[in-house]
Amino acid sequence: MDKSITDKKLTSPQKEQLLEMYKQMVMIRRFEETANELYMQGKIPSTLHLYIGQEAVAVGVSAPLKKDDYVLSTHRPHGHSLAKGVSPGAIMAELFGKRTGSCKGKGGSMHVGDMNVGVLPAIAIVGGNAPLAAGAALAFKLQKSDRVAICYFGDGAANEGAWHESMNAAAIYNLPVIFVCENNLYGASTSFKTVFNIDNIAQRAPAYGMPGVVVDGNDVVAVFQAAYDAVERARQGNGPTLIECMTYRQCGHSRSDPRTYRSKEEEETWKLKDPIMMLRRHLLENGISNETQLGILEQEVENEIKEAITFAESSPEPLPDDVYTDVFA
Ligand SMILES: Cc1ncc(C[n+]2csc(CCOP(=O)(O)OP(=O)(O)O)c2C)c(N)n1
Ligand SMILES: [Mg+2]
Repeated sequence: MDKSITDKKLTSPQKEQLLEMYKQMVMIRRFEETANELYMQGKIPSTLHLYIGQEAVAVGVSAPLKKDDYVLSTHRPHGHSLAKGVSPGAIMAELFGKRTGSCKGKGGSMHVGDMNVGVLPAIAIVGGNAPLAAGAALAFKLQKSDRVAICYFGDGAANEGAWHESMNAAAIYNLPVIFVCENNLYGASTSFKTVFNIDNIAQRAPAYGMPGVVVDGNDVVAVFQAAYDAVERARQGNGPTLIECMTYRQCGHSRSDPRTYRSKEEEETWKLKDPIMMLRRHLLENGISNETQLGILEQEVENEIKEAITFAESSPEPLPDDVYTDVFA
């Protein structure tokens, strides 16, 4: 068993919360595996950037959030959106380009979002969501609310100029924003090691005047605890935090990626640290749950995904005139 998840300190979330986290992680995994199959059958246009292997980050970060907190996502948004409460049906319909999709079928995979649950339509420009996250957090501060904004980003985004400006602005204005780095070791085919002369991206946080922490991004409880601390800090008016979650995307970058830039051994090593498998083992070995109970949760997920597909397939296509709506705010 992985040491980090057996650590006494990390067992603090209550049973119900752990089971909910387990179900959400299975939902994200199975949703994407199913979406991938549908994509291969030609039912989903455009492309898909899958989140498989990184589920613990979205679920651990979302657990301490309230409905009206904001999440600003990336080109890899399905997990972030599901974890924050966008319905599987609305996301599936969006992937299908249907009128009932979360963005009325106009955005597709890379722009999934639903303002009703605090998920801004995702931004696929690498690093492009960072200024918007800082801006949303500035609005929350001026409104004297205790809401927070989450800015998800990859290792690749941390070398974009907009990211640095946003980190600095968030620090000097003491904004309630949490920068959540999903360091999956690659920006497309570029290895993290070849474009950073530091060991961790979190090392950059003190240079801007904010705390930076590194966590095992495949350990949902570790992610949850770091997120909980950062969210509380932000709500109390103590400003931004950078959380770097060390993780791995088990699939290719997008649909057409032969993954020749990394070794099969590396992939196998990370599969042994699969976040869902780790939590499942933790729940069983510590007597928190049992096979029957987890099996019921897994079956519930399968049923919800079937409903999502039926909803997406039976939904209407957008009308030609829809092109003129939602253009200007
Ligand atoms: C500004 C910009 N440059 C390039 C791209 C093309 N692109 C899309 S995703 C990606 C890699 C991003 O890597 P990272 O930030 O580590 O996120 P990950 O894909 O690993 O989740 C690139 C280069 C883009 N969308 N935006
Ligand atoms: Mg990356």
